[in-house]
Amino acid sequence: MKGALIGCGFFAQNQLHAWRDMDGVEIVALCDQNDERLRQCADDFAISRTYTDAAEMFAAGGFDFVDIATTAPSHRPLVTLAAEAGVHIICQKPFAETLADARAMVSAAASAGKTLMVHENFRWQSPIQAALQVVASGAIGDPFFGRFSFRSGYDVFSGQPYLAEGSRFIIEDLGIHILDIARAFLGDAHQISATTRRVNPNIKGEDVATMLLTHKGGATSVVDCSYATRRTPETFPQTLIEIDGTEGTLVLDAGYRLTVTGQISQSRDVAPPVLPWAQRPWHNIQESVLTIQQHFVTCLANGQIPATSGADNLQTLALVEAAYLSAAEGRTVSLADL
Ligand code: NAD
Ligand code: 89Y
Repeated sequence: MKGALIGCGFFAQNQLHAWRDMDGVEIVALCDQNDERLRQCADDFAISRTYTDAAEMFAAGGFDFVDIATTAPSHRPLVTLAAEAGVHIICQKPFAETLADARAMVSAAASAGKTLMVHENFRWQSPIQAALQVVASGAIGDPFFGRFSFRSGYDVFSGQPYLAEGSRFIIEDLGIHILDIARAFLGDAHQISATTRRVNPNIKGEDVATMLLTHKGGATSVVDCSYATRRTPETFPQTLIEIDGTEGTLVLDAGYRLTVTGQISQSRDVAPPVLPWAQRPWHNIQESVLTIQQHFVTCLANGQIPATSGADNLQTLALVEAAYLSAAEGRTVSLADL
């Protein structure tokens, strides 16, 4: 399979490393509006076809899928171009700036008969997958409560300076992953209430968010996120989890320890591997990039819909929008009203 990648920035390096590690896939073309970044990436990954204009790259063709690794403002125009060009699509999170844009993108890919997957990789982290398997096995019975917690003081702004500049920050950038994890464990939610706060005076958006979700299956969850939390140990980028079920409890603790208390109790290390091109503490996220890209290729080969398809991601994006609305208006928001 041949692919093209758009957006040769901070995170795309991980995607390009992961593509290089995979059998049967080759990235044959690169695109970035920034010529310097484009050249550097082309040299680092030995990719000869380069473009500063995505429309030109699509017109030249010669690839089966496109991996869009740009920030959100360019997602709708690029996904639309890709659908018109008739290629399969991976698009980074946040999928879109508005729900209306996201719905239009899902519809464009569907009309073209092409697969659209959102690069929503956190649920693909191996510690999260290990915890999901425990719940799916029935070992803790029917889950009725979940806590999904991401609290850190790690400096994400040096690598991603745009995160300090937007009026929205933690829910849109990071909370989106944690809300998606809550959905992966407990199913879709129909209500959310949220509070937000900015602690760091050097950024524009909120860096603390506390959210309460009611899931359609009856479970309740708390999703709490902070980039203003100085703690020991510093757990970036770990999502800490507790799931209480009718037959037992699962806890994913700091340091990637998974403890199950139930009819059979066990505690084990589920730390992710450090891939040859990865660096701590990012290795957890970096491994999930490889896993989600493998999932995309497997789905294409087998004619399956990716777990984090564009259509699926509408539910995660709706939670993000509803959380901001709830925090702004001080009320519980029903997703059906969006
Ligand atoms: P970045 O700003 O470092 O890189 C984006 C690149 O896209 C830039 O080089 C820019 O020139 C290029 N670009 C923008 N619009 C373009 C267009 N229309 N055509 C061609 N090139 C264009 O951003 P980043 O930090 O790499 O983040 C990219 C996306 O990845 C963001 O949406 C971010 O939220 C996401 N991200 C995801 C994860 C994850 O774990 N899934 C982690 C970090 C970042
Ligand atoms: O952009 C974010 C993401 O998706 O994962 C972590 C991050 O890089 C900083 O919050």
